[in-house]
Amino acid sequence: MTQTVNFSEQLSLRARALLHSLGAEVPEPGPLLARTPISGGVLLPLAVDAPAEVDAAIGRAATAFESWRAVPAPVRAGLVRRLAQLLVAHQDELAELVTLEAGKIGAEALGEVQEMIDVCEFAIGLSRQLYGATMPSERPGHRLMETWHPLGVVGVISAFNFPVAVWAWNTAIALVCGDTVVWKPSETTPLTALACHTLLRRAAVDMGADPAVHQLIQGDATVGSALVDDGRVALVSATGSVRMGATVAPRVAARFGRCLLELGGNNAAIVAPSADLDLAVRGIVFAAAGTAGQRCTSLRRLIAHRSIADQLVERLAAAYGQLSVGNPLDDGVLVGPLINERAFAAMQKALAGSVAEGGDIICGGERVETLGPDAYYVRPALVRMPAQTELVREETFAPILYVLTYDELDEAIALNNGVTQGLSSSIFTLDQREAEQFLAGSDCGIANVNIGTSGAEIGGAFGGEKNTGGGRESGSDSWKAYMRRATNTVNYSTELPLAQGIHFG
Ligand code: UN1
Repeated sequence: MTQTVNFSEQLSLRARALLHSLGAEVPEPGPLLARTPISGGVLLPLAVDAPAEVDAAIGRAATAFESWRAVPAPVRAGLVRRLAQLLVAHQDELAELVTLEAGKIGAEALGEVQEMIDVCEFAIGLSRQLYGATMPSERPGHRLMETWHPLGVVGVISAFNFPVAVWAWNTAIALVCGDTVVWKPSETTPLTALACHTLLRRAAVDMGADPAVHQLIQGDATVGSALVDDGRVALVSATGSVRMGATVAPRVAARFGRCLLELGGNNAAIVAPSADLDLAVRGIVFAAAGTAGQRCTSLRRLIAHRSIADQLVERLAAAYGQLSVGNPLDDGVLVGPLINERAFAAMQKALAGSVAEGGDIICGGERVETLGPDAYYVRPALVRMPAQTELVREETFAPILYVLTYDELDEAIALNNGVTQGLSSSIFTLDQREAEQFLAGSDCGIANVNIGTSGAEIGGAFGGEKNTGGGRESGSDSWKAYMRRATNTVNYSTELPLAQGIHFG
């Protein structure tokens, strides 16, 4: 026990040192406890923002918008460029803080910060490409075109599992689009949020931009609620559970605000008879067990052709047996902790339920007690299911991979689509006809061939259909959600011809 206390104290000291080197002041203490899932101990107690402070933060962002919107987009990109430089300079420190607070292994935490740098670069290029179309007018001497304009204050609500990258997807793009941002991070990861906020403020000071373009508000769901209901927030971009989205969306809609939702995933991969099984096993293990199954793109359902299912399960069980589970700060560890006890309880409940539904736990699921009573390390679980039961259709945010079998591809695609979520999907096959049938048939926002469901690049639009919420973030033309479109008709003739050939008077 003493050892655990000492270890948690060491982690807390490390968190303070990292905040310091990232330029952030140790926050005022308060009731919000930043914890580390590595030991389950407290890193720092933080103050939460009272309603009046949230109101003031939104007010500052709304005021800053009035001048920020007038700064030319390529000039606005200067702020994002400086942020990217600071992220490059502080990549290791910020990644380590992600490891401390979210429990990600080093390589994945560094990858997450890399994703931030990537999206900043994307946004910088985008700042010169916020294109509007020009259409032929039906009237002589007229020009018909559309122009894109800054939208307003964007409220960003983010989750614990990508505590910094999802903020960067939203913020880098919102800023070049001329919007200002109010960020409500997960209450589980307030320190990484503080670090990002500090870096962005420093970037603003360095570039002579108004630091008020970004506001950070910390606290629980009541803080997020204020953001959702505030008429000054033009767009609420929220990442989290389907349940959260179901409360946010109607409230934002009731005030005619805009929503960008990135909610749950219950992602499947089909493994066809022709699949390269070596490649499939590697792809599946990373997608299902990587990040301890805590990505919204994590692989949760494996749909294997009956002819290869036994062999595949056997190889996966062997690979799962090789996974080192433990302290994500240690080299060689591939699976870090679950975020908290609630996640562990949900995993155990799902495993028990799957057995009740006729499932067979091939391996994993058990807690590996290493670093303290409040730290939840588990071995990733592989469960064969007789059918796509009720439980399989639910998302459990933990490393459980349910294995189903199929005979015909149509049936596999129907299983892939047979859940309420529609985020990511993939097929392992060397048969082009099958690959194309899958790409045309999957109803998800992401459909891959010969790679797993997770680990998307920022260049594509990220998001999903059905209960996943329909939003698209990061690359491609996702920027359009952060701007408002105006259609403009300009008459440069001396006549006044009316559209549709109408004669008036
Ligand atoms: C998430 O889990 O919320 O595609 C985002 C991926 C990452 C992003 C995941 N680039 O797995």
